[in-house]
Amino acid sequence: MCRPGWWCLGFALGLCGCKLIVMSQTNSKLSRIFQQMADVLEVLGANRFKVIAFQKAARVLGELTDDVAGMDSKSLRAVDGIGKGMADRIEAFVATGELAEAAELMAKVPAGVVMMLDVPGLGPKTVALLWREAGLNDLDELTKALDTGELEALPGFGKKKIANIKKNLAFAEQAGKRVRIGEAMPLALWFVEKLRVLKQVKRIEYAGSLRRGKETIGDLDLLVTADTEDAEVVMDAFVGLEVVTDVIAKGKTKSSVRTGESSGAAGSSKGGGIPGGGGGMQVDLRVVPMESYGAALMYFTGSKEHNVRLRERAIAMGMKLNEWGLTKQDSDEVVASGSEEDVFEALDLAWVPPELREDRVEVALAEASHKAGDGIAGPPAPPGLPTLIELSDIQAELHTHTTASDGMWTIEQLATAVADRGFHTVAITDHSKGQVQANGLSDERLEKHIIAVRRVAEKLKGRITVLAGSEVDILADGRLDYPDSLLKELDVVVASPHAALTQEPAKCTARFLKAMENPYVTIMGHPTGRLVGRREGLSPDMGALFKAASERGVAMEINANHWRLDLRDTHARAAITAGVKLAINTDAHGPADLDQLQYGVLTARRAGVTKNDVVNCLSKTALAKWLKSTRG
Ligand code: DGT
Ligand code: CA
Ligand code: CA
Ligand code: ZN
Repeated sequence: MCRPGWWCLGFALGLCGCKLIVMSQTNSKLSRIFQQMADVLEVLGANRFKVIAFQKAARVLGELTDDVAGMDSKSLRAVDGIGKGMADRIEAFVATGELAEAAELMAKVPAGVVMMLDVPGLGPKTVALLWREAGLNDLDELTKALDTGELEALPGFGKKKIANIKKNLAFAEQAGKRVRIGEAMPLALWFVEKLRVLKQVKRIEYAGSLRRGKETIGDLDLLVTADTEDAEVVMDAFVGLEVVTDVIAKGKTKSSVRTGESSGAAGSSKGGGIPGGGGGMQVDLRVVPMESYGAALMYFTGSKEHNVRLRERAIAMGMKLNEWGLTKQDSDEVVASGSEEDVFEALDLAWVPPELREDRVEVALAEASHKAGDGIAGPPAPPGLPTLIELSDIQAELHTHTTASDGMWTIEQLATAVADRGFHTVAITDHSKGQVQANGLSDERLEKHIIAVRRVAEKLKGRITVLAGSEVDILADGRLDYPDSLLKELDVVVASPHAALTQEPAKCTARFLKAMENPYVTIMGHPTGRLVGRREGLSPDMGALFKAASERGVAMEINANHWRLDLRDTHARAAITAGVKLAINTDAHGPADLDQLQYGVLTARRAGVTKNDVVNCLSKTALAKWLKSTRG
């Protein structure tokens, strides 16, 4: 599906169309330009249809897997959602690398006003008010005006709204420095693949927070083993890679670079106008000799706190641990260093999966596992390390969108794509009527949609089980967006919040508890509604939710999309502790989205989740049985 080119990571990795599809750089750049144009047009009070046309083009480009730079004029115009005007603009951009119209438009508003649009919670309408009515030209002026109280004179600017904007400004500043895992991972894999082909490189791995599967990554840490005399060649190749824009430091064993904006390319697309792309990243590379590989990989995987814990343990055992190896305290004799397993073993520990290395309970668990493995488990041994869920354990996808609402695939295309992954079941869960901007289905449309889904189910019988479902909105007061008579017809009901995402904790807790009382809800989808680094989302009383979910037999979702990862790791941990079943779903809106599953699984692994905790790991018959059991 992708065309050759260095910007296409999927191509570079030889993974196109099967494991990793990455949006082309042209597509993601244009998508961002069009979204920004839509916002600025709205700030300027332009015609609504013009605004919508740009929003739509931005979304379509964000989801398109074919690179527009390689498309001919006819196929470009055949893309659903790209009209003639947009096609002309795209062609102009592809030919010249810029869009004069965008530059002209941006010149009509101060640059600081454009930056306001990037603050979470500040939509074009609010920004228009702040600029045109309050006369604010940049973020500094906004920050000051928020403090003086002068904004309360603006229509709709209550104390609460002002407090929210303040909070979002602080949140954006703090979160803006880290990169979502869905952007960092493709970039890291790109580097690994580029360097792996060098004959001087014996082994290469990414370490740091990425290897631990954190939802956001500060910088990438790459580890290479090579002969000492070859280190320089590796460093030269590293700093010379085409995505490198700055060399921060270059040495024999350690170098650091920065990459250009968006070189990682967005790994995902998302309906509902969630923007892709992001700034560049710092990438650290260390070259170590083969014999230190295990100790170095442990050290640079971290976390820092986990490392400190292990170092203390080494000292207590009469040894020293650093990135070169585990040595005896008195003689410097190397005890272990070549592999992580050897080092853990020498510390009387079972190997700890990287996702658990956060200095929570993993070292105690690894000690217990090690004892049990030795057959000298002294009674009463605490439970050891869990057998963490693997990507390959997942066999069903229970949250997807089709062209009926805001997805890119037809029911059949989607179901076939899921079947191609070897899954036994897929649920089609388009948006409900309250999601007007996502083309949510009215009651009548849902009735027809169910029939269409059943027809595809019949056609694909034997290949995959296709279930009729809905992602039904949990309205602000906890009611669901469809009547029970309709929900009853569905096999899977994912109930999720999409609006009223700034409710007080007590209010949204009551809202969710009420939603869960509905006997037809099977899964609670992305329960906080947060967007990583962009929107804080709701903070319901998770304990109360988990208690209700466990009593009712409702599963709580880990939405695998890297923008969401909702439940997050700590919530998922609390959920399984409370006996709640989890669902890990991609919420796929387009072809690239099924690949997001890996991030949901990493989040689950960080929470110590096993395959027994996750309904998507059930066999076909067990899943069908579970779905029935959650009813009523
Ligand atoms: P990040 O980049 O902020 O997402 O988080 P990390 O964990 O990747 O942190 P980073 O890149 O600063 O360092 C990579 C690993 O190197 C870190 O997880 C543990 C190790 N490390 C770095 N600095 C120290 C240190 O001062 N002490 C110890 N024990 N380990 C360190
Ligand atoms: Ca790092
Ligand atoms: Ca680092
Ligand atoms: Zn959704």
